[in-house]
Amino acid sequence: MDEMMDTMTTEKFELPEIRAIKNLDIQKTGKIVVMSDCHRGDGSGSDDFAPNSLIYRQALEQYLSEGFTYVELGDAEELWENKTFDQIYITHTKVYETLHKFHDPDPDKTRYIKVWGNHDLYWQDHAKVYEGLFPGIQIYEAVILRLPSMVNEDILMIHGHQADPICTGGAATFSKFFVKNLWAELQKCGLKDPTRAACNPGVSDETDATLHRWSTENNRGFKTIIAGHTHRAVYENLSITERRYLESQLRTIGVKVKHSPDTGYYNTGSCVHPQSITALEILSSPDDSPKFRLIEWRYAAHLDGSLYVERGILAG
Ligand SMILES: [Mn+2]
Repeated sequence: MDEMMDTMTTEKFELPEIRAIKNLDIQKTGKIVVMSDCHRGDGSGSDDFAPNSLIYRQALEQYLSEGFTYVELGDAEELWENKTFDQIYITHTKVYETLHKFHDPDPDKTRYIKVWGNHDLYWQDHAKVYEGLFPGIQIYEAVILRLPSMVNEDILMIHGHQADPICTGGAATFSKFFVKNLWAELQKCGLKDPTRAACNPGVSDETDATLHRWSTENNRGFKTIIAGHTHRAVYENLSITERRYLESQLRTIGVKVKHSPDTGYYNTGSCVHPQSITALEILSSPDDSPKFRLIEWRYAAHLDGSLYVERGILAG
């Protein structure tokens, strides 16, 4: 009976199989910035990324000049709503020109690392299409950050749909059909996507909880998981609203109350927040665990009314 319980427990928390993995040595790589969920589209009303394009490019230019490696953690392209990548490339050519500055055909030298998500799962079997712009690029399901001096302290980066009940099994087929065939039209009429975890706090909570559990109960040496997908930024297992609640005791009914931070789980948020994007910076030091910082890049205004893009620290 005990043995049976053991098997059940292991099965329940088993990490899914991961196909294409990029291994990074954190000391060699140096500074890393992780962003996800751009959902770059065709520039129409259904393209949630378009209004943030300038903020995103400004953030990337700064990370480029400061020597960061950029990890794009899935759902960079909205390939459920758009039939071909060409439509997206034509709309966001400047973004791809900026990304190109991080790219090197040598996988050991490149500073542009691309991971697929559920909305751009297409890249899993069609990396050749992307290679037209980025010769030699490889696209992965996960990145593992290793600390050479430490055992069982690895950091796993995945998009996160692997932990979302809506994105696995039969429901996934339905939501993909729905988004591909009906959604873009409805969205042009101003509707918000109900299949995104971000629009459903319950699903976000469940996805966050699964990812956190994977980080604490795995036998593959992972100590921390970084994901995207929910569009809700998390720092040390607390969302921004949860962190605010702990500081101010102010919250809406929907905000779940967790009391203590936990370094097992972080979420990058998205690049489709209203006029802002979020990013997770990882800074390594020679003999210590890396430091994480959750950042928001957003528009701000000078007193004379002129706009600029600023980098704000949300946590860390
Ligand atoms: Mn996603």
